[in-house]
Amino acid sequence: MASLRRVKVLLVLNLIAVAGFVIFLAKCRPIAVRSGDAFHEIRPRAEVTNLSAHSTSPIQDAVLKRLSLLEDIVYRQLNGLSKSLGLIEGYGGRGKGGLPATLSPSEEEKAKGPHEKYGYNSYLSEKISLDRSIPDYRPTKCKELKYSKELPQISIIFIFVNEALSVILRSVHSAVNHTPTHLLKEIILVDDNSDEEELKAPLEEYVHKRYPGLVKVVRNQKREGLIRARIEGWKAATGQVTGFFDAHVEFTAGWAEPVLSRIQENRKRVILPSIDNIKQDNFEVQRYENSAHGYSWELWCMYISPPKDWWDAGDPSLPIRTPAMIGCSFVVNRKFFGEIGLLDPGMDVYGGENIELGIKVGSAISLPPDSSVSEQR
Ligand SMILES: [Mn+2]
Repeated sequence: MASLRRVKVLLVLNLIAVAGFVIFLAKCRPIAVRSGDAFHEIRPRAEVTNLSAHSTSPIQDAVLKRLSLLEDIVYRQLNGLSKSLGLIEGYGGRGKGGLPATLSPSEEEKAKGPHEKYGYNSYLSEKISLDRSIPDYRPTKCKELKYSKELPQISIIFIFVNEALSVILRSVHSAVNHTPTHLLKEIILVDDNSDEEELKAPLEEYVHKRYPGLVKVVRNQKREGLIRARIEGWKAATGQVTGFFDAHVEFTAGWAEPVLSRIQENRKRVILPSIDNIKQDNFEVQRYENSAHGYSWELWCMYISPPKDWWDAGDPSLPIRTPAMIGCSFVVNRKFFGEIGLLDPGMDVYGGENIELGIKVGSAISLPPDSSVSEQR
């Protein structure tokens, strides 16, 4: 009798298990995890929101939204979109705080080829977090200044050709991490017809999933050079202000507010954020002295000492007037940039824009001032 009962119990348990399995197959889509793109199977956020539309209770709605948020956080923590690209997120790790990053002797071997190809240690870059912290080298007074919350929004434009994916993505992460959300209209990535496969679908899928709706990717159908690439980025921009940067930069906290506030005061100003150096061999952040940009007799851009009146004022937080404008990092009112004819599209390589912008802006700003504050998009 006892054994018969045991058989019955086992039979019932088996039936329950089979029924459970059938229900599971019918109701749940099995998750096909392929290494490298596991994130393709994650349910998009929109679907979760639709679910909540069927529920009647606002509490349920809130709980579902909260769960979706938590799911996102957990997913990023455990799998990380960046992990599928072999990259790292988070503030710590190698190179944190802008300190020199190092490789083990065996890694050094692997790093040699890519270093020659890119002109910087791209293998090491992959080992440094996309979100690493860097030092805040601003003069103390700059950190104390307060800015209006009502500043114009910026479109940040990065141009690149065959740049290392990790370096481009660190530029993007850094821009998002250090620009106040309400001031960042969008990030535009202009690919000047790169050959590298990782800069095509992998780059685009990553930025669209990591920063939904924030990043636009513009692809040049043929190699145009950096000047025309910047112009393509400008055409795609919708922010009141446009910022042009090389795609191998990192931003510091508080970089945007003084820049945007100077442009809000006078829309004819072109602002060059103060630049430090990221060393190409170990990604150490090296402080550069406050300087203006000048040029040699060969019209080659060079750092020069700020003018005497800046030194006389004795306030390192004051802006520095500069005769030349370095092209790899400048911010300008979008419409005003159009009014002065953008950059000369006849330029194929870099160097000339430093002088061209300086001359154009110098003559434009000497025109009668107009109403910058009242300008609306
Ligand atoms: Mn550069």
